[in-house]
Order: sequence, then C-alpha cells, then structure tokens
Amino acid sequence: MSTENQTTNYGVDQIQVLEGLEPVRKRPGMYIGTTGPRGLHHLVYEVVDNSIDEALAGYCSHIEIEINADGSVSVTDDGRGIPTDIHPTTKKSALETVMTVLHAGGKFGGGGYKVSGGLHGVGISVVNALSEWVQVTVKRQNQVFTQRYEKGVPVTELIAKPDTGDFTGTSITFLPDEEIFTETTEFDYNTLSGRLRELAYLNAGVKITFSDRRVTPEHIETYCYEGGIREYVTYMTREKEVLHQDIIYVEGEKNGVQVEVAFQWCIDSYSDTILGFANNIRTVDGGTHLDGLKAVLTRTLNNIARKRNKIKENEPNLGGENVREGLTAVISVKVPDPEFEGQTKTKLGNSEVRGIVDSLVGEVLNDYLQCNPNVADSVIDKAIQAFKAADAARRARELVRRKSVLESSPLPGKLADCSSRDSSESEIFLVEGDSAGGSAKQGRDRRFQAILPLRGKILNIEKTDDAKIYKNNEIQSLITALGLGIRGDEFDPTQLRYHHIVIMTDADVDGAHIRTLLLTFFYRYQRALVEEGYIYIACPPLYKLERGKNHFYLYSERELQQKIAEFPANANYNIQRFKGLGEMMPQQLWDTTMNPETRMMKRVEIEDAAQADHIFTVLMGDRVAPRREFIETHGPGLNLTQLDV
Ligand code: 0RA
Repeated sequence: MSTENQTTNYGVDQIQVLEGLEPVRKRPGMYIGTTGPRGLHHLVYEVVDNSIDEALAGYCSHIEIEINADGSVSVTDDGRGIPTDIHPTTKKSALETVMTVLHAGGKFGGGGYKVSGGLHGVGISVVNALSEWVQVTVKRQNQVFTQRYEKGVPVTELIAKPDTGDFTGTSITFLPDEEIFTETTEFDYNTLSGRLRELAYLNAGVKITFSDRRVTPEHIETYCYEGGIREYVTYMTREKEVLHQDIIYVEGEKNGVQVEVAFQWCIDSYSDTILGFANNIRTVDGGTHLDGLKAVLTRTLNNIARKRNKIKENEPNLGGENVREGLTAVISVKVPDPEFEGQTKTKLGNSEVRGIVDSLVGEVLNDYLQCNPNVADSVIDKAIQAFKAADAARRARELVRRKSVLESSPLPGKLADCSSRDSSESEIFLVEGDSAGGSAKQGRDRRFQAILPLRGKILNIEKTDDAKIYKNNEIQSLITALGLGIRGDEFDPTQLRYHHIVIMTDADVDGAHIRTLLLTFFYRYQRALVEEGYIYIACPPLYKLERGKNHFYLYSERELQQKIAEFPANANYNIQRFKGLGEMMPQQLWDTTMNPETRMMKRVEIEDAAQADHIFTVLMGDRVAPRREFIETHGPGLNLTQLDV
C-alpha cells in the first residue's frame, strides 16, 4: 500500500513536470526556432545568456564554456549561484523551478530587467526539456548543491554538501537529446566561438573562456575586451586604412533605454558594415536603432558640410548611403521591453528607440566634429566623392539599360537559359570557364536549370568603384541574367529570375578564388541576395571510388579514407580524383552535383558579417601582407568555411 502510494505520488510529480515541459519536446521549433544546427547552438546561447545577465547585474566576471569530450557542454560562472531555497507552496527549490517551469527564470531576476535572451527568451527549462540529461552544480552559502535531470525530469533530489564557501557560482552541463536534434548534435567550434567573442565585445570587461575538449590538444581561447564595442570596431577595421584615428564613441541612457555606439570611417572601402544589436541579440534585419543612427549621421554631416561650405546653397544634400560609405559601426541598445519583428524576429520594433538614438548620438557627433574639423573634412570629402561616383554609376547603369532595350535579346549570349519562367523553381549555375560550362549544359535539366559560364578572374572588387564594376562584361552578364537592378536601387525579389543562384567552381585554388570573387560581389553589391538565402555553393565530389560493380562519390579526403576503411583489408579498388568539373561526364555532374534529388549543396549564410567582411578585405584588398599571412594560415585551398557556407 505504502509502496503504491509512493509510486503514485512520484508519478503525479513526474506528470506535472512532464506536462510543464511536454509542449517543448512536442514542438521544439516553437521555442528554439529549429531543431537543425542553429537550434542546437541556441541551447548554449540560452544557458550563457543567464550568466551574462548575472554579469550585467554586477555579480559575475568570468564565464567558462566547455565542449566536453562526450559532446556535452558545460557553462560555468562565478556569480551568486542560482537560489536553492525551497518555495513554501510548490515545495520545490527555486533551482528546480527554474529548470522545470517554462519562463520561470524571470521571477528570480531580482530588480532590473533581463537583458539577454530577448529573441526566444525561453529560459533554461527549454534546454532541460531538450537534453538527454542535465547536471547542475550551484555553490552558495557554504554549500555545494547538485541535481540531475533527464529529458526535463529531475532524477535526483537536490543534494547539498558542505563547501569551503571560497567560491560561489553556477555550473550547468547538458547533452542535447538525439531524439530531438535528429540532424546533428555536434557543436561547431567556429559557430560558438564567433558568438562568444561577440558577447565579450558587447559586454565590456566580462571574461569568457571557451574550450573544446573533443580534440587533442584541447583548444582554449579567452575573450575579454575592456573597450567593449570600441574594440569590436578596431577589430573589424584592423586590415583597413582608417580615415581618422579615434573611434567615435557614444554611451548614454534615456527613459530606461541604454545606447552604445562606436564607429569609424575607412578610406579604401566602398561599402558600409553596420552591426546592430538589441539586448545582445544581433538584429540582422535592422530596426529603429539603426534607423535612428542612419538618420542622425546623414543630418549631422549635411549640417556640418553646409556650415563648412563644402556643399553650396544651391546643391543637393548628400544621401545617407554616401555618408555611410566606408563606415564601420556597432550599435548596441538595451531596451526594457523589446519588440522583435519580422519572420525571424531579428528587427527591433520599439519606435521610441529611434529618437533616443538620434538625440544621444547627434549631440556627441556634433561636438566631436566641431572639435575635430580635420576629421569632419575628410569624412565629408569622402561622402562627396561617393556622391559623385554614385552619379557616374547611375549613368553607367542607364547605359546598360539602354543597351539592353536596344538589343533584341536583353539576356547575355552566353547564358543557356532554362525554359521555366517560374523563378521559385528556377536555378542558375555560375560556372567557371567554357569547358565546365559545356559539361554543365549537357548534364542539366534544361526545364528549370540555366547555365552561365563566366570567364577568368572576373574582377577585383575591393579595389574598384561602382562605375567600373558595372562596365565589366562579366558583371553585366551576371546582373542581366539574374534580372537585377544595381546597388542603390531597392532590391526587388520579384525581378530575380532564379531563386537558386549556385556557384559551381572547381575544387582547386582558381576555383576558390573565383568563388571568393563572386561572393565578394554578392556580399558588397547584392547583399540582400545573401541575406535572403538565394546564394548556394555546389559541392562536386572530389573522388570516385570503384570496387567491383559498386562505385561511390566522396566529397573529402576524410570521407574517402572512411569508405576505404569499410572495405576488407585485401579488397581491390580504384580511386579517381576529379581535378575539375570539366573532367566529369555530364551524367556524372548531373548525378553528383546538379540533380536536386541526390546533390549536396550549401546555402551561403552571413552569420557573422564582421568575419565575412574581414575575409573579403584580406583576400581582395590592396594590402598584400595580411593577405599573404591569411593564405599561409588557412592554406591556399581556402574553402570559405569561415563564412559558414
Ligand atoms: C537570481 C537571483 C540570484 C542569482 C541568480 C538569479 C542567478 C541565475 C543564474 C543562471 C546562471 N547563472 C546564474 N547566476 C545567478 C541570487 C540571489 C541572491 O543570492 O541573493
């Protein structure tokens, strides 16, 4: 009887917990966006965000993130420790409540607002629900507390043992559940290190240590930036030639909204890089903080340009994009009740932020430029040059348009177009040279696949300016084939003729170079295509392995070795290495690289615009030394994995 009672009680308890977190396991996408790699990494960010909050509250200075040998992740901080006292009505510890009740975290916030986690802001309980197991250790009040959970359910009591009391803090270790993350449960070092470094920049002075214990020797990195986002800008402009030495920095607060902006203009750059953050979340789609910043930059510089007689009375104002040419900026705002808009919730919607950023930045920027007239002059001169170049580009563009209107076929002659006129099913393969172009034309499904062969090293984009780029034949073919307008014009996806733009180059150094050139072009001049996920990279196999009647296509040296290892030791086999796409039979190219049913293709993402911009600058820029150093470190076969393709 008593046994039965106990079982029943335990059951009820368990059911309550399950009911609480069951929706999370049933519809994980609702809580973490996806169960793909992005959602998997989000688990780490969710746990780290709690430690960041503890740091922002002033109680924690060091956060350690470890990928353990078994693939689990530990996040350890030296904060006050999650409270462990028992709640009188629930009879559960605060710790267990935070771990098992959705959105319980906020209740223990203790004054002030939670800054991080605004994007999903789901709390540790979601991580708990989606983990095979979680092990929590809390040190506080001269005790060390531990508790273990499996799939969201506590499997031990909260165990307390005496402790020296020399340290306080929280350590959470979790192993993502393979039943949930069916695609992969493997954490990517670069993805995590990128975000952790970013968090260190955004939260000045917080020390973040990141180690990977899956490899020998272990990787360990520490990020700590006393200068915060100022150092972030320094990092992003480190390979560029700056127009002025100081980084202009604004910090202020108004109506509970904290604003921090750092920026600097560079000489040898024709585009801008502005990173926006709200509550530590990268606002890829912009929002009111960026609107405010752009507005105040344009207005202030035009005012000063007129005061200094750089723009005459009868002349028009400089445009915002002229003023921003060469600008690198980071803006980070902290908003008590953030509204995130858009499909991916990465656009800040709070309208009050626009004016707050505008007025805080306006005051500082005005003073700074008044006190530093040389800086004011060089920024204005550069903007005026940009204005004139844009004018020239406009004329070049009209030339392109007129030409295409006059010529009977507006599409480039080299384009082997597809027959479909439905962009959403159409694909264009950008291939290197005529021989690969030939194989691709024969191998394709002409119903929905178009081929555009591009010759040679298209253009060195970093070194040239708009007007020249648009006079280049290869670029003109590309733009007309895609059906696109030109930078400055609004990107209009209804004009895009293909929703899959696939870069298909050889797996050698030249192929990598052409791919980088094309990505540079898209990144700088058609960035919306990258941001909206239209750009892909084809992955042709490197090897064909034949054994008896069977054959296998393999995409890396590692895959090849793995496959060979599966053969009996005395097996006879033959390896063919493809040096270029031209060496493949059209049918092989179709089977391995072009057939949507069987191919492998990577979508190009810009998770980290700063990193991408850096790679492009180093590889394409005028300065040779950093480029050589980069290639020496990363090898000539650089495959842009840094771009997260
Ligand atoms: C609320 C109150 C207190 C600590 C925390 C939250 C806390 C939560 C997390 C999550 C990860 N690391 C954390 N560190 C601290 C402490 C209240 C007190 O001690 O008076």
